[in-house]
Amino acid sequence: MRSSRRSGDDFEGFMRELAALVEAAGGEVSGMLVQARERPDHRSYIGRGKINELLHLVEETEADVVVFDGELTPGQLRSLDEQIPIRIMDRTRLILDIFSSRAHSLEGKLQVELATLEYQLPRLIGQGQVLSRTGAGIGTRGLGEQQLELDRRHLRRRISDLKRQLVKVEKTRDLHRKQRLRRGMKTISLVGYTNAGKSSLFNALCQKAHSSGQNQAEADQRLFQTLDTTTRKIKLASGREALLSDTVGFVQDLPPHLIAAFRSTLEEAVAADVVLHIIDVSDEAYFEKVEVVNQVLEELGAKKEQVHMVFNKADKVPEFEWGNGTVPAISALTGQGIPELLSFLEQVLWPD
Ligand SMILES: Nc1nc2c(ncn2[C@@H]2O[C@H](COP(=O)(O)OP(=O)(O)OP(=O)(O)O)[C@@H](O)[C@H]2O)c(=O)[nH]1
Ligand SMILES: [Mg+2]
Repeated sequence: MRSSRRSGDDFEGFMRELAALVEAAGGEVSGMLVQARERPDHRSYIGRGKINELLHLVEETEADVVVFDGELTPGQLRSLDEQIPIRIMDRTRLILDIFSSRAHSLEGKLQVELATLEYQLPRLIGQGQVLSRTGAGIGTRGLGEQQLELDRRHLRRRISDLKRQLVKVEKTRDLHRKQRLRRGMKTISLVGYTNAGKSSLFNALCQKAHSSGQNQAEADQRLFQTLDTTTRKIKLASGREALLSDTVGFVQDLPPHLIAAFRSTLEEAVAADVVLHIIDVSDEAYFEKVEVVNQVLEELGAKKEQVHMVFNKADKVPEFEWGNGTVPAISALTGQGIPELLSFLEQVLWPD
Protein backbone atom coordinates (compact mmCIF):
# COMPACT_ATOMS: atom_id res chain seq x y z
CA MET A 1 0.00 0.00 0.00
CA ARG A 2 1.54 3.24 -1.09
CA SER A 3 0.55 6.85 -1.24
CA SER A 4 2.42 9.09 -3.63
CA ARG A 5 4.41 11.89 -2.09
CA ARG A 6 5.07 13.83 -5.25
CA SER A 7 3.54 13.68 -8.64
CA GLY A 8 5.90 11.92 -11.01
CA ASP A 9 7.00 9.53 -8.29
CA ASP A 10 8.34 6.25 -9.55
CA PHE A 11 5.44 4.17 -8.15
CA GLU A 12 6.65 0.93 -9.61
CA GLY A 13 10.17 1.31 -8.29
CA PHE A 14 8.90 2.11 -4.81
CA MET A 15 6.46 -0.79 -4.86
CA ARG A 16 9.14 -3.17 -6.11
CA GLU A 17 11.35 -2.16 -3.25
CA LEU A 18 8.53 -2.51 -0.71
CA ALA A 19 7.81 -5.99 -2.11
CA ALA A 20 11.50 -6.91 -1.78
CA LEU A 21 11.43 -5.72 1.83
CA VAL A 22 8.34 -7.85 2.55
CA GLU A 23 10.15 -10.85 1.08
CA ALA A 24 13.25 -10.07 3.09
CA ALA A 25 11.07 -10.21 6.20
CA GLY A 26 9.86 -13.68 5.19
CA GLY A 27 6.51 -12.57 3.78
CA GLU A 28 4.86 -13.10 0.42
CA VAL A 29 3.14 -10.34 -1.53
CA SER A 30 -0.46 -11.18 -2.41
CA GLY A 31 -1.64 -7.84 -3.68
CA MET A 32 -0.78 -4.18 -4.08
CA LEU A 33 -2.71 -0.97 -3.87
CA VAL A 34 -1.60 2.53 -4.77
CA GLN A 35 -3.29 5.75 -3.85
CA ALA A 36 -2.65 8.87 -5.91
CA ARG A 37 -2.95 11.98 -3.83
CA GLU A 38 -0.77 14.95 -3.02
CA ARG A 39 -0.06 13.79 0.50
CA PRO A 40 -1.33 10.99 2.75
CA ASP A 41 -4.60 11.54 4.60
CA HIS A 42 -3.60 12.98 7.94
CA ARG A 43 -6.14 10.91 9.88
CA SER A 44 -5.84 7.49 8.32
CA TYR A 45 -3.09 7.76 5.65
CA ILE A 46 -5.52 6.58 2.96
CA GLY A 47 -8.97 7.98 2.16
CA ARG A 48 -12.35 6.40 2.83
CA GLY A 49 -12.74 4.98 -0.67
CA LYS A 50 -9.28 3.41 -0.58
CA ILE A 51 -10.01 1.79 2.76
CA ASN A 52 -13.01 0.03 1.21
CA GLU A 53 -10.90 -1.01 -1.75
CA LEU A 54 -8.27 -2.31 0.65
CA LEU A 55 -10.86 -4.27 2.66
CA HIS A 56 -11.98 -5.96 -0.53
CA LEU A 57 -8.46 -6.80 -1.55
CA VAL A 58 -7.73 -8.21 1.90
CA GLU A 59 -10.78 -10.46 1.66
CA GLU A 60 -10.00 -11.54 -1.87
CA THR A 61 -6.35 -12.38 -1.23
CA GLU A 62 -6.77 -13.64 2.34
CA ALA A 63 -3.74 -11.61 3.30
CA ASP A 64 -2.54 -11.64 6.91
CA VAL A 65 -0.81 -8.29 6.98
CA VAL A 66 -1.14 -4.91 5.28
CA VAL A 67 2.14 -3.05 4.89
CA PHE A 68 2.02 0.70 4.35
CA ASP A 69 4.92 2.35 2.58
CA GLY A 70 6.24 5.25 4.61
CA GLU A 71 5.85 5.81 8.31
CA LEU A 72 2.40 6.00 9.87
CA THR A 73 1.85 8.46 12.68
CA PRO A 74 0.56 6.97 15.92
CA GLY A 75 -2.84 8.49 15.10
CA GLN A 76 -2.97 7.01 11.61
CA LEU A 77 -1.92 3.64 12.94
CA ARG A 78 -4.70 3.75 15.53
CA SER A 79 -7.32 4.80 13.03
CA LEU A 80 -6.32 2.09 10.54
CA ASP A 81 -6.14 -0.47 13.28
CA GLU A 82 -9.78 0.23 14.09
CA GLN A 83 -10.89 -0.07 10.47
CA ILE A 84 -8.87 -2.97 9.14
CA PRO A 85 -9.42 -6.42 10.62
CA ILE A 86 -5.93 -7.78 10.00
CA ARG A 87 -2.47 -6.80 11.22
CA ILE A 88 -1.13 -3.54 9.84
CA MET A 89 2.40 -2.25 9.81
CA ASP A 90 4.34 0.51 8.14
CA ARG A 91 7.59 0.44 6.24
CA THR A 92 9.54 1.47 9.32
CA ARG A 93 8.17 -1.42 11.34
CA LEU A 94 8.98 -3.77 8.47
CA ILE A 95 12.58 -2.61 8.28
CA LEU A 96 12.94 -2.84 12.05
CA ASP A 97 11.69 -6.44 11.87
CA ILE A 98 14.17 -7.35 9.15
CA PHE A 99 16.95 -5.82 11.18
CA SER A 100 15.91 -7.59 14.34
CA SER A 101 15.93 -10.95 12.60
CA ARG A 102 19.39 -10.29 11.13
CA ALA A 103 21.25 -8.84 14.10
CA HIS A 104 23.81 -11.26 15.48
CA SER A 105 26.36 -9.24 17.38
CA LEU A 106 25.67 -7.88 20.84
CA GLU A 107 25.98 -4.33 19.56
CA GLY A 108 23.67 -4.99 16.60
CA LYS A 109 21.02 -6.53 18.83
CA LEU A 110 21.17 -3.64 21.27
CA GLN A 111 20.95 -1.12 18.43
CA VAL A 112 17.92 -2.78 16.84
CA GLU A 113 16.11 -3.16 20.14
CA LEU A 114 16.75 0.48 20.95
CA ALA A 115 15.40 1.63 17.59
CA THR A 116 12.35 -0.63 17.94
CA LEU A 117 11.49 0.63 21.41
CA GLU A 118 11.93 4.26 20.38
CA TYR A 119 9.52 3.55 17.55
CA GLN A 120 7.02 1.84 19.84
CA LEU A 121 7.07 4.35 22.65
CA PRO A 122 4.71 6.92 21.08
CA ARG A 123 2.57 4.10 19.72
CA LEU A 124 1.61 2.64 23.06
CA ILE A 125 -2.05 2.98 23.89
CA GLY A 126 -3.55 3.26 27.34
CA GLN A 127 -1.81 1.35 30.03
CA GLY A 128 0.64 -1.20 28.98
CA GLN A 129 -0.42 -1.94 25.42
CA VAL A 130 1.20 -1.40 22.09
CA LEU A 131 -1.47 -1.15 19.41
CA SER A 132 -2.98 -4.60 19.40
CA ARG A 133 -2.27 -6.28 16.10
CA THR A 134 0.59 -4.12 15.03
CA GLY A 135 3.10 -5.46 17.51
CA ALA A 136 4.38 -8.58 15.88
CA GLY A 137 6.44 -8.85 12.72
CA ILE A 138 5.72 -10.85 9.60
CA GLY A 139 8.10 -13.60 10.47
CA THR A 140 7.08 -13.40 14.15
CA ARG A 141 10.72 -12.85 14.91
CA GLY A 142 10.07 -9.19 15.64
CA LEU A 143 10.50 -7.84 19.08
CA GLY A 144 6.80 -6.96 19.06
CA GLU A 145 5.11 -9.74 20.98
CA GLN A 146 7.30 -9.69 24.01
CA GLN A 147 6.99 -5.94 24.30
CA LEU A 148 3.23 -5.93 24.34
CA GLU A 149 2.83 -5.95 28.09
CA LEU A 150 5.44 -3.37 28.84
CA ASP A 151 4.11 0.03 29.77
CA ARG A 152 5.69 3.32 28.89
CA ARG A 153 7.70 3.65 32.05
CA HIS A 154 9.01 0.20 31.56
CA LEU A 155 9.95 1.06 27.96
CA ARG A 156 11.71 4.23 28.99
CA ARG A 157 13.69 2.38 31.61
CA ARG A 158 14.70 -0.25 29.07
CA ILE A 159 15.63 2.47 26.56
CA SER A 160 18.00 4.20 28.95
CA ASP A 161 19.38 0.84 29.97
CA LEU A 162 20.09 -0.02 26.32
CA LYS A 163 21.72 3.34 25.76
CA ARG A 164 24.01 2.74 28.71
CA GLN A 165 24.97 -0.70 27.45
CA LEU A 166 25.62 0.68 23.99
CA VAL A 167 27.95 3.34 25.35
CA LYS A 168 29.97 0.56 26.98
CA VAL A 169 30.13 -1.51 23.81
CA GLU A 170 31.10 1.57 21.81
CA LYS A 171 33.91 2.34 24.23
CA THR A 172 35.37 -1.11 23.70
CA ARG A 173 35.16 -0.65 19.97
CA ASP A 174 36.73 2.75 20.22
CA LEU A 175 39.59 1.22 22.17
CA HIS A 176 40.13 -1.32 19.42
CA ARG A 177 40.14 1.43 16.85
CA LYS A 178 42.74 3.40 18.76
CA GLN A 179 44.90 0.30 19.01
CA ARG A 180 44.65 -0.11 15.25
CA LEU A 181 45.58 3.51 14.73
CA ARG A 182 48.59 3.12 16.97
CA ARG A 183 49.71 0.23 14.83
CA GLY A 184 49.25 2.48 11.84
CA MET A 185 46.64 0.29 10.21
CA LYS A 186 44.88 1.86 7.26
CA THR A 187 41.16 1.22 6.98
CA ILE A 188 38.86 0.73 4.00
CA SER A 189 35.09 0.42 4.29
CA LEU A 190 32.44 -0.64 1.81
CA VAL A 191 29.18 1.25 1.91
CA GLY A 192 26.21 1.47 -0.43
CA TYR A 193 22.59 0.71 -1.05
CA THR A 194 21.34 -2.66 0.10
CA ASN A 195 21.94 -5.40 -2.52
CA ALA A 196 24.62 -3.36 -4.34
CA GLY A 197 27.10 -6.20 -3.88
CA LYS A 198 29.19 -5.00 -0.93
CA SER A 199 29.55 -8.41 0.67
CA SER A 200 30.32 -10.05 -2.66
CA LEU A 201 33.01 -7.47 -3.31
CA PHE A 202 34.32 -7.88 0.24
CA ASN A 203 34.79 -11.60 -0.43
CA ALA A 204 36.30 -11.00 -3.88
CA LEU A 205 38.80 -8.49 -2.48
CA CYS A 206 39.73 -10.79 0.39
CA GLN A 207 40.34 -13.62 -2.07
CA LYS A 208 42.55 -11.56 -4.33
CA ALA A 209 44.41 -9.86 -1.51
CA HIS A 210 45.51 -12.75 0.69
CA SER A 211 43.42 -11.89 3.65
CA SER A 212 44.00 -13.44 7.00
CA GLY A 213 41.10 -14.76 9.02
CA GLN A 214 38.22 -17.00 8.11
CA ASN A 215 34.99 -15.07 8.30
CA GLN A 216 33.27 -14.63 4.96
CA ALA A 217 30.71 -11.94 4.41
CA GLU A 218 27.27 -13.31 3.65
CA ALA A 219 26.07 -12.38 0.21
CA ASP A 220 22.45 -12.92 -0.72
CA GLN A 221 19.64 -11.58 -2.90
CA ARG A 222 17.64 -10.60 0.13
CA LEU A 223 17.77 -6.99 1.24
CA PHE A 224 19.70 -6.21 4.39
CA GLN A 225 21.60 -9.46 4.31
CA THR A 226 24.46 -7.83 6.18
CA LEU A 227 23.85 -6.12 9.47
CA ASP A 228 26.93 -6.58 11.54
CA THR A 229 30.16 -5.09 10.35
CA THR A 230 32.71 -7.73 9.27
CA THR A 231 36.36 -6.72 9.19
CA ARG A 232 39.35 -8.56 7.75
CA LYS A 233 42.96 -7.76 7.23
CA ILE A 234 44.03 -7.77 3.58
CA LYS A 235 47.52 -7.68 2.11
CA LEU A 236 47.99 -5.56 -0.99
CA ALA A 237 50.42 -6.26 -3.81
CA SER A 238 53.26 -4.32 -2.18
CA GLY A 239 52.84 -6.39 0.96
CA ARG A 240 51.32 -3.53 2.93
CA GLU A 241 48.28 -4.38 4.99
CA ALA A 242 44.95 -2.68 5.50
CA LEU A 243 41.69 -3.46 7.26
CA LEU A 244 38.66 -3.97 5.05
CA SER A 245 35.13 -3.68 6.48
CA ASP A 246 31.78 -4.72 5.07
CA THR A 247 28.81 -2.83 6.48
CA VAL A 248 25.06 -2.63 6.66
CA GLY A 249 23.35 -1.40 3.48
CA PHE A 250 21.31 1.75 3.10
CA VAL A 251 17.80 2.10 1.78
CA GLN A 252 15.47 4.90 0.80
CA ASP A 253 13.81 6.47 3.87
CA LEU A 254 15.83 4.51 6.39
CA PRO A 255 13.90 4.94 9.64
CA PRO A 256 15.49 7.80 11.60
CA HIS A 257 15.50 5.75 14.80
CA LEU A 258 17.57 3.13 13.02
CA ILE A 259 20.07 5.66 11.74
CA ALA A 260 20.30 7.06 15.25
CA ALA A 261 20.77 3.64 16.80
CA PHE A 262 23.35 2.59 14.21
CA ARG A 263 25.01 5.96 14.23
CA SER A 264 28.24 4.89 15.90
CA THR A 265 28.63 1.89 13.59
CA LEU A 266 27.92 3.99 10.53
CA GLU A 267 30.15 6.81 11.70
CA GLU A 268 32.98 4.39 12.14
CA ALA A 269 32.40 3.14 8.59
CA VAL A 270 32.58 6.63 7.13
CA ALA A 271 35.62 7.51 9.22
CA ALA A 272 37.75 4.96 7.35
CA ASP A 273 40.75 6.19 5.35
CA VAL A 274 38.97 5.13 2.19
CA VAL A 275 35.23 4.72 1.81
CA LEU A 276 34.18 2.79 -1.28
CA HIS A 277 30.62 3.58 -2.32
CA ILE A 278 29.43 0.46 -4.15
CA ILE A 279 26.85 0.98 -6.87
CA ASP A 280 24.78 -1.63 -8.70
CA VAL A 281 24.82 -0.36 -12.29
CA SER A 282 22.39 -3.07 -13.42
CA ASP A 283 19.69 -1.50 -11.24
CA GLU A 284 17.39 0.77 -13.25
CA ALA A 285 17.09 3.09 -10.28
CA TYR A 286 20.79 3.21 -9.49
CA PHE A 287 20.99 6.95 -9.96
CA GLU A 288 18.36 7.65 -7.30
CA LYS A 289 20.02 5.14 -5.00
CA VAL A 290 23.37 6.89 -5.36
CA GLU A 291 21.62 10.06 -4.20
CA VAL A 292 20.12 8.30 -1.19
CA VAL A 293 23.50 6.95 -0.15
CA ASN A 294 25.20 10.30 -0.71
CA GLN A 295 22.67 11.96 1.55
CA VAL A 296 23.20 9.48 4.37
CA LEU A 297 26.97 9.74 3.96
CA GLU A 298 26.82 13.49 4.16
CA GLU A 299 24.60 13.35 7.21
CA LEU A 300 27.09 11.01 8.86
CA GLY A 301 29.87 13.48 8.25
CA ALA A 302 31.75 11.61 5.53
CA LYS A 303 34.46 13.67 3.90
CA LYS A 304 33.91 13.90 0.16
CA GLU A 305 37.54 13.31 -0.73
CA GLN A 306 37.53 9.99 1.14
CA VAL A 307 34.54 8.57 -0.69
CA HIS A 308 35.10 6.87 -4.05
CA MET A 309 32.34 5.46 -6.21
CA VAL A 310 32.80 1.93 -7.50
CA PHE A 311 30.49 0.72 -10.25
CA ASN A 312 29.64 -2.94 -9.67
CA LYS A 313 27.78 -5.68 -11.57
CA ALA A 314 29.35 -4.55 -14.83
CA ASP A 315 28.99 -8.14 -16.08
CA LYS A 316 25.24 -7.57 -16.31
CA VAL A 317 25.63 -4.35 -18.28
CA PRO A 318 28.44 -5.00 -20.76
CA GLU A 319 27.92 -1.65 -22.47
CA PHE A 320 28.59 0.19 -19.23
CA GLU A 321 32.02 1.70 -19.51
CA TRP A 322 31.90 4.40 -16.98
CA GLY A 323 34.50 4.10 -14.28
CA ASN A 324 35.40 6.72 -11.75
CA GLY A 325 38.44 7.76 -13.75
CA THR A 326 40.93 5.46 -12.08
CA VAL A 327 38.86 2.41 -11.35
CA PRO A 328 37.03 0.79 -14.25
CA ALA A 329 33.56 -0.64 -13.68
CA ILE A 330 33.93 -3.91 -11.81
CA SER A 331 32.17 -7.19 -11.23
CA ALA A 332 32.39 -8.81 -7.83
CA LEU A 333 31.02 -11.93 -9.48
CA THR A 334 33.45 -12.41 -12.38
CA GLY A 335 36.39 -10.59 -10.82
CA GLN A 336 36.54 -8.07 -13.66
CA GLY A 337 38.26 -4.87 -12.52
CA ILE A 338 39.23 -6.21 -9.09
CA PRO A 339 43.03 -6.04 -9.64
CA GLU A 340 42.64 -2.43 -10.82
CA LEU A 341 40.56 -1.64 -7.76
CA LEU A 342 43.25 -3.09 -5.52
CA SER A 343 46.00 -1.03 -7.06
CA PHE A 344 43.79 2.03 -6.84
CA LEU A 345 43.40 1.39 -3.11
CA GLU A 346 47.14 1.10 -2.74
CA GLN A 347 47.63 4.44 -4.51
CA VAL A 348 45.14 6.36 -2.39
CA LEU A 349 46.24 4.84 0.89
CA TRP A 350 49.95 5.42 0.25
CA PRO A 351 50.14 8.26 -2.24
CA ASP A 352 53.94 8.73 -2.21
N1 LIG B 1 25.77 -10.35 -11.71
C1 LIG B 1 26.34 -9.89 -10.60
N2 LIG B 1 25.73 -10.10 -9.42
C2 LIG B 1 26.33 -9.62 -8.32
C3 LIG B 1 27.55 -8.91 -8.35
N3 LIG B 1 27.88 -8.54 -7.10
C4 LIG B 1 26.89 -9.01 -6.30
N4 LIG B 1 25.95 -9.68 -7.01
C5 LIG B 1 24.72 -10.32 -6.50
O1 LIG B 1 23.89 -9.33 -5.93
C6 LIG B 1 23.22 -9.83 -4.77
C7 LIG B 1 23.51 -8.95 -3.57
O2 LIG B 1 24.88 -9.08 -3.24
P1 LIG B 1 25.44 -8.80 -1.77
O3 LIG B 1 26.91 -8.91 -1.88
O4 LIG B 1 24.74 -9.64 -0.76
O5 LIG B 1 24.97 -7.30 -1.59
P2 LIG B 1 25.17 -6.34 -0.32
O6 LIG B 1 25.46 -4.98 -0.86
O7 LIG B 1 26.16 -6.94 0.62
O8 LIG B 1 23.70 -6.38 0.30
P3 LIG B 1 23.24 -6.09 1.84
O9 LIG B 1 24.15 -6.81 2.75
O10 LIG B 1 21.84 -6.63 1.85
O11 LIG B 1 23.28 -4.61 2.02
C8 LIG B 1 23.68 -11.26 -4.60
O12 LIG B 1 22.72 -12.10 -5.17
C9 LIG B 1 24.99 -11.31 -5.39
O13 LIG B 1 25.28 -12.57 -5.90
C10 LIG B 1 28.17 -8.69 -9.64
O14 LIG B 1 29.22 -8.08 -9.80
N5 LIG B 1 27.51 -9.21 -10.72
MG1 LIG C 1 26.00 -7.46 2.57
